[in-house]
Amino acid sequence: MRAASGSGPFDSPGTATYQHIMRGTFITFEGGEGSGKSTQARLLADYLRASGRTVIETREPGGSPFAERLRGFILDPDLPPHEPISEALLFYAARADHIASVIRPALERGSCVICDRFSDSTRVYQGAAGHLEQTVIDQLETLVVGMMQPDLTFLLDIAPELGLARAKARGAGTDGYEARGVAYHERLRAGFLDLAARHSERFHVLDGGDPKDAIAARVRETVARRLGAA
Ligand code: Z5A
Repeated sequence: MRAASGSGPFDSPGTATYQHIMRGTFITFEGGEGSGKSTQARLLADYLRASGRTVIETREPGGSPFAERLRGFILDPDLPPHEPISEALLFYAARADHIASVIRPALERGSCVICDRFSDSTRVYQGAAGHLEQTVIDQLETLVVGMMQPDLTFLLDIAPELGLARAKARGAGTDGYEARGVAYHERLRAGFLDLAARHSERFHVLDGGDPKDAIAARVRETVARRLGAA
């Protein structure tokens, strides 16, 4: 991974190197199934582009050619049973390439990167609602993400019944997550809310059940207030 050099994601934010290189803005959208995060990521990207900013829209798992190949594999519902650590390593393998080839270069150029899911999804899907110890995720996070944390994360919080109904209406359901039942999705929701409470400096929680336009307006206001970027 290219970032393993002295200017890699291992740098701490207090160093001159980190502050010099990271001129862009990194915004992520998180939430459960059908919460509307992809919709809001797109609307914010459109808005920022219309106001003259250079925006890179990306997603996880995926976002780079290598990571997109892994995405197809990771989300294949017919994968044979495998260890939670194996699954986590695949997510972080994809993320390492995504950071090195897309996110980091875009931030270095001063662009705004808007990412549909990032590491918080691993903490919740593989950690809080899955089978992986948070301490294991912490180690992978240090190794792969380092200080490349988002400046701002929007959590689209939604009742699982509503999110799953939206996902179903849209024809989703081929990757197996939607089929896991409401109790599983309640654990996801609680996991995301817990994470947001523990990292309130970068999280902003929105009601995903509100109308799209109302949510989009709040997203824009928050970006302007927190980052001076709208
Ligand atoms: N995963 C993981 O386990 N670990 C990880 O580290 C990462 C991911 C990164 C794929 O993610 C899976 O990978 C995911 C977690 C796992 N689990 N699943 N499934 P994904 O992001 O590609 O897939 P997704 O979570 O299922 O996203 P989604 O179904 O595309 O949902 P969404 O992005 O939240 O919603 P949307 O596409 O914006 O909207 C869904 C529908 O609702 C659509 O028809 C919209 O027009 C409609 N919508 C949106 N907003 C509204 C409002 N406000 N009102 C009414 N209708 C709305």
